[in-house]
Amino acid sequence: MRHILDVLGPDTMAVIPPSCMAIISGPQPFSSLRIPVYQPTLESSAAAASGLRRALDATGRPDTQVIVLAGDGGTYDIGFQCLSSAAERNENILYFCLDNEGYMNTGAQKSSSTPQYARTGSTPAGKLTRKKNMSAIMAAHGVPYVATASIGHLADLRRKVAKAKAIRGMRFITLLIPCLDGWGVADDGALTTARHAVESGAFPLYEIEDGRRYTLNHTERSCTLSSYLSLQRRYRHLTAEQIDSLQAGIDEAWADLLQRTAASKTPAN
Ligand SMILES: Cc1ncc(C[n+]2csc(CCOP(=O)(O)OP(=O)(O)O)c2C)c(N)n1
Ligand SMILES: [Mg+2]
Repeated sequence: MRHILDVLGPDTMAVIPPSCMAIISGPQPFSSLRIPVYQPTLESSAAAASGLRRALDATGRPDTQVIVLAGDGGTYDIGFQCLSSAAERNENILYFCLDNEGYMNTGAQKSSSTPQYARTGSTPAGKLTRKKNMSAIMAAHGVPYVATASIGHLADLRRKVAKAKAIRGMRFITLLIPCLDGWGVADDGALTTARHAVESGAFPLYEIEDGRRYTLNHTERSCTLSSYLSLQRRYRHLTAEQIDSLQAGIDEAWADLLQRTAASKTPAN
């Protein structure tokens, strides 16, 4: 969060729904972020940000950045209706999904961002379905900028925040943040785990511009899926077949990203 706010500067206002980030920023009207923060309901972040944006525009402050700092539950699931309609209106807001792959603030229940087979409080035998592809869904709205980022790759994150800051319209960045407790990661293991998520291909770093131009930012896959999974208690029960099936899904998604990146370099795009 320090890196994001450093790049954005002080002329920024944040909308933060119920989530770990709401606890970190503190109860309104106070905020540890040192910028104005408004805390709406879990359903309504993108609507609240839309209203804040319009109020700022109407009072002569079009350059003030309105950001949303929402969890994956508040984005992929509970806040999705508002987010989709704000994206359809191409609202001029910068939306960060702080993705820890579950409803962590309330005791680690599964969300539609939780990856397949991960054990959570509400999927004690492992989740049956796959992680929702939120970047593709946002891109399908045709918004100007969609990106994934990781706290393990801070230079890439800072570049994406700076790029998003310079664009008008709906910008959407999913930032992967391992949850120590919810994922069962060692106390000093969050950054390593975040790096392994990217390096194994489980969480690729990429950008989608205007809903169709894809860029895969980190094209090396320098660690195995098993080494990423072994850092986390939520995957400890996996069978060899389940790991193979996860690997196949990752390979398929990776090939798709490579193909879309290559197609984006053709003149028509
Ligand atoms: C409509 C609604 N349902 C449930 C809650 C209770 N609640 C508060 S925070 C939270 C978890 C949110 O998960 P996520 O958005 O992923 O953020 P995280 O806690 O993981 O940071 C829940 C379920 C709520 N505030 N509103
Ligand atoms: Mg979450």
